Amino acid sequence: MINLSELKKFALENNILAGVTPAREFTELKEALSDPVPFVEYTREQRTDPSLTLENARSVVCIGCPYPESILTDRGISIAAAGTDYHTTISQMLERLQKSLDITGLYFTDTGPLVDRYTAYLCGLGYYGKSGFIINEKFGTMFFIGYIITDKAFDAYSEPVKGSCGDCRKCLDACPYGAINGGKMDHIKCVSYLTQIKGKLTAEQMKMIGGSVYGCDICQLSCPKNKGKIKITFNEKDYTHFFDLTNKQFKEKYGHTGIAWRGRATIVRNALIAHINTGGSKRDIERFLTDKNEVLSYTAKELLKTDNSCT
Ligand code: B12
Repeated sequence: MINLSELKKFALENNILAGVTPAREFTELKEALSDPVPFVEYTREQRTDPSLTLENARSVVCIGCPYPESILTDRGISIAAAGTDYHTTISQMLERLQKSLDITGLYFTDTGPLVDRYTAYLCGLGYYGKSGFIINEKFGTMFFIGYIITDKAFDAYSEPVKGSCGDCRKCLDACPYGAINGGKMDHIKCVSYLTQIKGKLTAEQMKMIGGSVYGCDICQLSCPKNKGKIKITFNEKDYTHFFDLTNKQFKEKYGHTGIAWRGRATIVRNALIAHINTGGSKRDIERFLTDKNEVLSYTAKELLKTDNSCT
């Protein structure tokens, strides 16, 4: 039996959020889950039943780790993807927590079976915002979520936090394509999604990407709950510095960050698009017409057809 107060003490000492909920079948989530969810390959059953991942599951412990207080990011790279990949830092924190409180079981962040935000909600880390984010009074939306499915029981369990965005709809209004609508997400309209899919984009998708190279911060930056929480500096280097990266250089420079999993070609594709969308010179991308990567040569060809003011 583990004491909830020990978990809370660990959270306080490490400046993170933490809570725990009994492992049960989350039947109430089954119907609400849209299907399929992009990038997620688990079944609806696996996503709503921790015992399908850990047979003798008794509790799910969830943590929320804030973004660093100060973030320096390249132009076009979302703040959530800047610096060391959160999959690494959250996993390290979960391992420490497991050792420190002897929480046996399996840990995950982002790529695990359960719905991270719903787990965080049940564990009392915050309430669902209109943006779909879990909002916490201390960290706003700016924290990553990880959890442990454990066979250990706790002496007490957390309660969901009551809270709401009230009349505020700043994130809904800020999203340029109306991707978020009161907690529901239409990912086809989400700029973050468009920067993450691989392959050839349509002319319309290219326009929608705007100046983004990976991810999008618009909804988070518009949220009043995030005001003054972190200091963000955008490195104003233009997008051309992505163009000449070889695979090896890409791995050296970005291998430890959250954009690495998408690979160089997708990032260069997005940088070409962002360059033209923000008025960059077409001459800079002409050499990609003969690139051996078919997606890059196609993207350059399509972009050279477009009408941008600065040629
Ligand atoms: C796929 C995915 C995406 C897709 C979105 C697809 C989608 N339809 O959700 C794309 C690529 C677009 C995306 C973008 C981003 N993502 Co993402 N993503 C995920 C992932 C892997 C799965 C999400 C999922 O299962 N969605 C399915 C929906 C149905 O679940 P849901 O989000 O909980 O939605 C429920 C709510 O809407 C709920 N609901 C609404 N109101 C209420 C109220 C109550 C009371 C209740 C009970 C429920 C409820 O009903 C829905 C059904 O359950 C998760 C990690 C994970 N494994 O869970 C990260 C995750 C959600 N992403 C995250 C982040 C950081 C981002 C980006 C900021 C990245 C970026 N910088 O660009 C953007 C933000 C976009 C946004 N506004 O949400 C974080 C969010 C952290 C947080 N504090 O909330 C997560 C949790 C990763 C992590 N471990 O930290 N993502």
